[in-house]
Amino acid sequence: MIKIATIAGSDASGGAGLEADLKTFEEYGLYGMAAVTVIATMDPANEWAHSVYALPEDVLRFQMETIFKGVGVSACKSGMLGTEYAVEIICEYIKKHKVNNYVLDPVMVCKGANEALNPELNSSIAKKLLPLAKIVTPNLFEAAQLAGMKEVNSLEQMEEAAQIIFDKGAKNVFIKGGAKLPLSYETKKAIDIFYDGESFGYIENDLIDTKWTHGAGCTTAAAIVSGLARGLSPVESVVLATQFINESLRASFPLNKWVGAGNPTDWRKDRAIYSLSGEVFADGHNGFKK
Ligand code: PXL
Repeated sequence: MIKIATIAGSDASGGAGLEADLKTFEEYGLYGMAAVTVIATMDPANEWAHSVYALPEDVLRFQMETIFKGVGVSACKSGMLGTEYAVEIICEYIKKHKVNNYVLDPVMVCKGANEALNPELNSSIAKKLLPLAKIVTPNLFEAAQLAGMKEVNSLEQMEEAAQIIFDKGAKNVFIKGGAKLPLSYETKKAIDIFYDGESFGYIENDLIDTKWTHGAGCTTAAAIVSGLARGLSPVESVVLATQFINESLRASFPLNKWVGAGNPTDWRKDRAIYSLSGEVFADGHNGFKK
């Protein structure tokens, strides 16, 4: 069994964070583990306002020890970090355990929230974690932050940001255009770019017309690291992940009036567990009778 870990926040609503990561790992047939950095809660009495509670440093360390020393992994990803010590601890464990397949999802905003979470962390994420990342997966806002650009809003600016982020040490850069990119909006294609330091890959999928996209970024990064864990190349992992999130968003659904999530199981709905259920006879057996 291939083992993989996420070091991320818990999203109590289940669509994003480590909950999304573990669901995605499962779809890739991997054994998933999680170290919780923060717990995010959302308040239905206050327009779904987010609160974030960091776990103490020693508790994060104990979880990392359980995972990296106690079990071992083929790959890991990080998501919402919340504290400077989370950045330090991840840096330390990735180096100490020589984790080659590390995907950095530089979570800086949650869907619907405009201001950056912990803006003071952005520079230490760029300085300490980017150089360790096999692939970094910013959206447009995060790409601008990591590259130190005012905005990233076009294909040309995505390429410029990718070059700057590559020069800061990430081995591969994947910038998600998504629905926020005017070009995606105009062409009805979700356009993302991939840069390995030599050439740009342009990845396009149908733009799914849904507002239920909570957790799409987490799921995409989790799918990418799962591809790496399964032995795919960086570009293969990225392309497969975009197809996976595309299928998931086609089946997206509301959780409440504020948010909704993708369905990462939808791609295999014809082989879902309930399709295995077989026949149950009227007197309650499935073939064997005493
Ligand atoms: O989608 C970004 C994100 C990541 N991680 C956690 C979150 C969110 C957004 O709500 O709660 C834990």
